[in-house]
Amino acid sequence: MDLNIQLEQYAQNLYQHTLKECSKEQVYVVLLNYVKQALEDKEFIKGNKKVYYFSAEFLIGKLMSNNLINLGIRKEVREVLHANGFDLAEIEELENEPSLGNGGLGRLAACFLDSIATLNLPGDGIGLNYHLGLFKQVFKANKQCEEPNPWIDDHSWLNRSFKRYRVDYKGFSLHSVLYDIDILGYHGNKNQLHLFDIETVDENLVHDGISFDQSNLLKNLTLFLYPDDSTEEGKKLRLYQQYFMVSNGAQMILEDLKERNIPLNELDQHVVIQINDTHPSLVIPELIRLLMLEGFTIKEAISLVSKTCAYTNHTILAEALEKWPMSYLEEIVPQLLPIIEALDAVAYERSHNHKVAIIDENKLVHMASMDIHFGYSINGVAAIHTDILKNSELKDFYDLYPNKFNNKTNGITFRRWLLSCNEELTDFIDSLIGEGYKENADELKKLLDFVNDEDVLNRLLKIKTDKKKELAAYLYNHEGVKVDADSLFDIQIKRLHEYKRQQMNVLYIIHQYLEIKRGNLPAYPMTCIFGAKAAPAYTLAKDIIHTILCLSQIINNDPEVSPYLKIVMVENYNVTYAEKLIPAADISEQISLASKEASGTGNMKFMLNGAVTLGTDDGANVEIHELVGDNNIYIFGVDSDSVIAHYENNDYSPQILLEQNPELRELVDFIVSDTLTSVGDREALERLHHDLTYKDWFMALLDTKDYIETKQNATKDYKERLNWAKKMLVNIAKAGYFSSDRTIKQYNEDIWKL
Ligand code: GPV
Repeated sequence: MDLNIQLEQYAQNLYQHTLKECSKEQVYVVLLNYVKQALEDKEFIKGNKKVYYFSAEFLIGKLMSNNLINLGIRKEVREVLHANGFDLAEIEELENEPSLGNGGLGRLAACFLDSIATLNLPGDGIGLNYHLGLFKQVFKANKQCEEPNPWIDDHSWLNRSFKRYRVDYKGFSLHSVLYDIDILGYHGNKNQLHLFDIETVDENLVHDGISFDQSNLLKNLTLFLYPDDSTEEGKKLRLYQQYFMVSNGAQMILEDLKERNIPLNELDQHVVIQINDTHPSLVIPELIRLLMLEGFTIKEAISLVSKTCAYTNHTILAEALEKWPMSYLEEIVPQLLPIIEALDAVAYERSHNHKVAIIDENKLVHMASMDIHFGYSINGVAAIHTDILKNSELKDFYDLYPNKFNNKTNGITFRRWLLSCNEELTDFIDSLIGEGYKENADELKKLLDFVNDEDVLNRLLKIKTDKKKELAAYLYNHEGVKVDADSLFDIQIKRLHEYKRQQMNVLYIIHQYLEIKRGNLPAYPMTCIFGAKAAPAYTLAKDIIHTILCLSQIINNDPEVSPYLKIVMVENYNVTYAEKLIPAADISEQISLASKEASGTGNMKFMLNGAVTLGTDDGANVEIHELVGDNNIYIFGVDSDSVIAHYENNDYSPQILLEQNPELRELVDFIVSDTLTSVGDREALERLHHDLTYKDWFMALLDTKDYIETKQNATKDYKERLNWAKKMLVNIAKAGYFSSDRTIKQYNEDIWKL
């Protein structure tokens, strides 16, 4: 039936209005109901074997635009709405963004669900339905404050399921409820994201920002993602959450097999569980426990589960590899302890090596060790990352199980990160090489035919400028800052972490500020944009945000400087913001300390949208570098082998660097200058200054000089507009490799075998 008529019917049934009479909010609900019905009418992807992607985070972003694209009706819907006086973009804006993730790990899970469905593979996500999400970031007095981020309302994509399970903790049980979100493949059928919850969560428990009584599990279990774990109670709450996720997921999987009359001893032939980092690792002992309840011996259960579970590692940072005290497990899930002890014994029998123990001498349970011993695959997320796992971080495990280790370089879904967020560029690419690249991303290479075509290069520049103008307008409305769309947009958006080195970017900005003050004007005016949330208990990360906000206040208000340099730190950076920022970027900042960024995925999104990378040879930057070649990327900094050697020899000293390098000292000292302390909190600024001077654990000062020089070179090159456009074109053309469709194909061929 005609789309217009159908939407009119929904408007009539819901509001007794014609479409034209509806408010924007009502039009959103009309569209939501229409699309939800269209999803309901789609078939589930079926198959003999199915993957379950277990993840603490699913950073799915708003879903309307993507569902319209995957249904193949976005343009048609836009026209119908337009004919009735509405702008689809404005309607899409009204959707709340689900706040179910923190950063790359959660966004990767979301891209993977999209690609699994698009490739017509049976695969569901398993996670939790956090009511207040991560947190909403607001800036007050140049500082990050945290507020609850409620995202669930009467009009969401969540579908209530009838499935319920009982999860036992020591002394009590919780009954779950389940919400499902349909995940539609591009022009295809659907899978689901299953989000478990309890019915009794009380959002009113929260006061003063995001503090709440952490003891009352019935009321708080699924309030927040990553509740503050600086206290013991908070740590335990995270354990309660993890067990809730995996026990529900495991029960659902076994129930599904029974319903399909599949004997449980064939588990591994019908199910793969992909464990997304260590948060879901307890699924291993839990599944073993459930199988034993079904009559399997522990040996049989271990063997089955070991053929079913596969683990993905996303970091080499030791503090992110989870270890749980046995005492917590005893207190919360004592039923798992004998199983974990048995697993530890098996691990020792196999290895005779305490370095790969599951339970260490301090009675800590190492989740990653359990995953590696009792999963059949372990993968890193970029080539260099997997190499570091094999050769240093997890060397003892690699020696024991060389065949389990494999690399799966991350990817991104082009549906969201090109088709949805950059329609102008999408349409232009369509006009040059057709639409085949939408199913087969490698075809983007055909764009290389146009690398000397001035018309094409000029069109590319024009599209970029248009996206920058759009962003400038948005920034003016939302951040109250006027930026010049003709300046170079340099963007660093990612979680705030010392290893990602936003603080090094700060030193660059200070350098530029001082230079401009001395009358040395830059080759090109630049707008430096940041977006980042800091973990609420991560003091130094918050200090870095504070410094950026203070700098922006000083610089943007200085008429001598602001024509050449502007600083914007956007508030509450999230997926929706990324979709506006990335298409408008000229330079993509990927400046982590070599060896520390497992992959990065923002780097891929920028590249696909024609930004040029300024980065270290780290994570997937290495593969980007190889693909585009030296001329189309700006690489600087010490390489990962040297960094690893510095840590091993313990020979890095920022103090020595500062003594030898007065220019560097001037930049660092500016953090505690009168200029900055006049607008900032002295204590916070001094803390950062002190850290950089005496510790600098992630060696920002080691690369600062090279970083500044390389960025100056990029700025000079940027002036040669056509030459720069060639770099843009090559980046887009070579981005096909980073489609998550490619990544998922590899997961399926090497690990899942669906
Ligand atoms: I571990 N990552 C994340 O976002 N959260 C985490 O808790 C952990 C890892 C990220 C890595 O930092 C990125 O380099 C990587 O691209 C991403 O996971 C997806 O693999």
